Amino acid sequence: MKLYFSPGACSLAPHIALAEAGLPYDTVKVDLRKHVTADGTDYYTINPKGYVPFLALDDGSTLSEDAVILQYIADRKPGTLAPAFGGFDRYRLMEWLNFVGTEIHKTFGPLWYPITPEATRTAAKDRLAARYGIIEKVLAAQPYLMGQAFSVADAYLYTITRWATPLKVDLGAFQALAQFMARVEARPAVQKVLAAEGIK
Ligand SMILES: N[C@@H](CCC(=O)N[C@@H](CS)C(=O)NCC(=O)O)C(=O)O
Repeated sequence: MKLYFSPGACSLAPHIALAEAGLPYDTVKVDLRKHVTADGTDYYTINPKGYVPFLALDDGSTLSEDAVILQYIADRKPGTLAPAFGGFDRYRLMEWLNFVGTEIHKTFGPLWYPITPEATRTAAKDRLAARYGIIEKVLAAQPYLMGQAFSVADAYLYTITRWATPLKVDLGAFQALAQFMARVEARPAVQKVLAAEGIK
């Protein structure tokens, strides 16, 4: 498997999942400003969507979209990073992946662009505070989104929540979230991936 990534971007989540699963993998760094890979290849010729993460499988097939790539990786090591397909817990995991993807990840989006008007920034930050309020209640009662065990949903939440610091989103009110971030960051696989991406 080959993961196309950019340091600290949302591709960090599947990068963590690959390391947590202990699977063999390669990585290719993508410059998202120029949309070229480290060897100068036009990234659009690899992934027409132009964004990371992107997973190239050994048989030549490919996958995009964080929530899907994360589940694909988890299912390569059953019973570790996701509940089995078919059971209710799997739907709970998908609920979290969708929540992180659509309510957290994409709400941070406009904050990356200098042209975003101040009113839009304020609205995005208010929305994030409301959504993190929901997560805070869950993490005050259990160490991870799914309960006692780390899952790919935690890798995704950790990855996106790291953006709060550079984007000046104040999450100071969320103590359980802060403890969650420290808990995830302390995991050996996460440390290894942060070092590999050069963002430790
Ligand atoms: N729908 C995609 C969105 C991925 C995404 O937003 N990727 C960002 C980095 S976090 C990116 O590569 N942006 C560069 C671009 O869109 O050209 C997913 O869920 O994986």
